[in-house]
Amino acid sequence: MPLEVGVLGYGFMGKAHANAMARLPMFFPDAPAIDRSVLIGRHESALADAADRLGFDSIATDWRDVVGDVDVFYNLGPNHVHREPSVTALEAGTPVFCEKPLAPTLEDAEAMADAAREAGDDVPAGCAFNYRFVPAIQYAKRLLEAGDLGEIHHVRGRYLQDWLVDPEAPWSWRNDAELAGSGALGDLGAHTVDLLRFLVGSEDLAGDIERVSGHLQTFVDERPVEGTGTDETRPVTVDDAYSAQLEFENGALGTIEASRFATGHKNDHTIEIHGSEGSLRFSLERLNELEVLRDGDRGYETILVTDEDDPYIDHWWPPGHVIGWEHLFVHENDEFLCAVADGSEYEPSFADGLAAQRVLDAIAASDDRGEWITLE
Ligand code: SOE
Repeated sequence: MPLEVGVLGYGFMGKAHANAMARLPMFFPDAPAIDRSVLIGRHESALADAADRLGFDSIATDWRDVVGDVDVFYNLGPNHVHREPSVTALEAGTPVFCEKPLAPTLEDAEAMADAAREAGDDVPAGCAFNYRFVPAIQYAKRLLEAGDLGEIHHVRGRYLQDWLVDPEAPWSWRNDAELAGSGALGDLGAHTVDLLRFLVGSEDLAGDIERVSGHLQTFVDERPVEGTGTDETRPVTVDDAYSAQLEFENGALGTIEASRFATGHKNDHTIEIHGSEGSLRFSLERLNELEVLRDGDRGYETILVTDEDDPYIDHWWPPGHVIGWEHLFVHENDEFLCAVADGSEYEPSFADGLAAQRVLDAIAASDDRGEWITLE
């Protein structure tokens, strides 16, 4: 029997995951069969249109009617609706895949991670950090774990966007502390922190992030409300940009930042790592490539990570044919749904989402207090 999937949310992420679900049987024939059973949202007519477009069998306007009845629940709603539906689903024994950041607040993230722990290892609870599923990122992880970069000294991550640099860009839930938790910090910084944990977080490499010093900035304090026909504005109560210094367990230094005001940069996420034996660089805008420099080299070598033995590539096209942003969602959906079918653990889990949230929370606390914060 196909797994019945219920999905809350039909915006950007709803589209990305529905597309991935549709691609799975074509390109990942071993993935469990699924039915896109129910699409959940508040506004019935927009919801019905979206269900039609995205290939769902039915709609529901209350998640409470769905989360205990389906085999899998996807929570792709805004951050402030991550906690309650996810916890209720897990309490009913339904596996959950939740978009990042795991929650708007540390308290919510803790409650969600507790619910996941109580549901048990055979009920996967995944946090949708899609950038772990870039073949070049997984290739980088293999190099790091094989010790090719040696002892890790420096880690750098920047996530730059510019969609708010226009002061007339409309207000949205992403600008509100109650609804989103934070701004660039949670929305973009969560990805960077998760990738750094994934790549160098093991004990043999840099280990955990131990201390942080953060700075948050809001450049535009209020924004127009779209569609009212008036000049109504709403306050912006989150950061437009953040930067932070990190210290890892092994003494490595991290520098990370994100902005929604980086003029000309649309979705520019870069990671750089320097070890005693070499360095590497990754840029999301060139996601099929990894730049690697080994000790003694006089420059970076660009490796095209599109060989048939590179992660996931054999599912797509012949070697050398590049893949794109949407493919990452197919990879993570395959891994998550296989975990659901097997009743096995999935990573990144809610525990990973919570670990990232602790770092984000410490960065915000550091900005508030004007001092370094040590993580527990
Ligand atoms: C924000 O602009 C956003 O859509 C994030 O929410 C996503 O996580 C990121 O992948 C792209 O940018």
